[in-house]
Amino acid sequence: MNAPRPFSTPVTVAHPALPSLKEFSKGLEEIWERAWLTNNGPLVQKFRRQLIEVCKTSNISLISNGTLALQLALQGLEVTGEAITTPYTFVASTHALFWNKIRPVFVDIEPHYYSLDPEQVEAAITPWTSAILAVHVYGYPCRLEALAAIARRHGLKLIYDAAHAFGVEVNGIPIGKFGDASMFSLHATKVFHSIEGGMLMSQSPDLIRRIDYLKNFGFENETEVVMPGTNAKMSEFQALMGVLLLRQLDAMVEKRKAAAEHYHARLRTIPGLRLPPPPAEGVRYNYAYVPVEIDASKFGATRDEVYEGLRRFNVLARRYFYPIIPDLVCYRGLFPASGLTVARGIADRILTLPIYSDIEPDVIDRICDMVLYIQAKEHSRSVVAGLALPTSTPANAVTAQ
Ligand code: T4K
Repeated sequence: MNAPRPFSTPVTVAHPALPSLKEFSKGLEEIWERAWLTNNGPLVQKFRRQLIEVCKTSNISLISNGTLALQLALQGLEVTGEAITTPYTFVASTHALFWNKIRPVFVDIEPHYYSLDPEQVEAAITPWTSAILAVHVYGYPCRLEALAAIARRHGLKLIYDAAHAFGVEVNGIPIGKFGDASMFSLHATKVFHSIEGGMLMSQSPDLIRRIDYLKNFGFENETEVVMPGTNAKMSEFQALMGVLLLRQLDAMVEKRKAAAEHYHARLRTIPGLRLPPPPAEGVRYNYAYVPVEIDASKFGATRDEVYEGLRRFNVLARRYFYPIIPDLVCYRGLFPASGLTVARGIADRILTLPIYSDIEPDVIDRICDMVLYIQAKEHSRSVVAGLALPTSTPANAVTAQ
């Protein structure tokens, strides 16, 4: 089998969507003329109005980034003591707890869509628990009803890190309408973005009012500061990007859907590879990521061999989310981390493949060919070393161009 031709420039896991430079430049000129750059400027207000339409609620607050938005949600909801949370996420979810002096209590996840296992959540509640911080990992909705029932039964706040889930809906309801508050990241690597940016959504107008104070130092007016806030305001430049890209949201999601389905068609049936099933009925998904679990005993190559192999072809897939949070240097040994077997297993097998709205089908085909080439190569190496696994299936490998 011929080695696939490496990409001449890196194919990265994410690639920011961009509006036309002409439109962006025109927006910049208008900002220049106004000389109004931040502090709830006209573009931030316009962006908010547009988001109110898309998100079907006026209870939203725009923040400078998702991490600060989550920190503010925890502040605004006065979460203290312990919060039950997931070990399988991006570091920012736990950092937001830590910065608020809230103790994270990690419980295991469910294996299908990688979110908190509600049964484990209920078992971990103590007299100090005041909240559940769940994450819609890769944009797949958590077990919303089960988590809501637990929160209700025990009087806990339910906060969703919806960093990956912009545009996701469940039975026509935007995902941000579940729980006490949801945080969306509008970072450049996301399905929809404002360069950096974050958004909080809640069912409670009171909470949003509080967040609006908190993100602006707590100012009521020039001389009155009503709470000790911070600075987490969105700038006009961020809002300009958001305003221009929001128009393209549906088209971008459609293109991502086609890309994700292309990967699925190529990889779904390969023994040793697991791609999550299509989202449940009623879920409008946003195709934020393409996670693939690699079971080395069946595939014949380990996740890290595929990760490294792809790098040699200039494909920068990522191991989102490895290692799990309590195993990171900054948290290791600080919190109990036994029994997180599902999360640890997935973190050891996971690889997220490049996806963005303008990824070409040909690029996806080449990446899939590379994965299969790496598999075949690792299999031959095992045969030579006398380690061949009977279940490995290099016969799946296609002849790469
Ligand atoms: N909660 C969860 C569950 C999250 O996933 C995140 C962020 C947050 C909270 C916090 O939200 P923010 O505060 O970020 O709004 C990236 C993103 O920076 C981060 O936003 C995201 N999650 C995380 C999953 O991915 P890194 O450290 O992996 O980014 P980086 O710089 O390695 O970029 C990834 C790839 O994207 C690069 O290989 C190249 C490409 N890229 C990146 C940037 C910034 C571009 O092509 N252009 C760009 O401008 O965290």
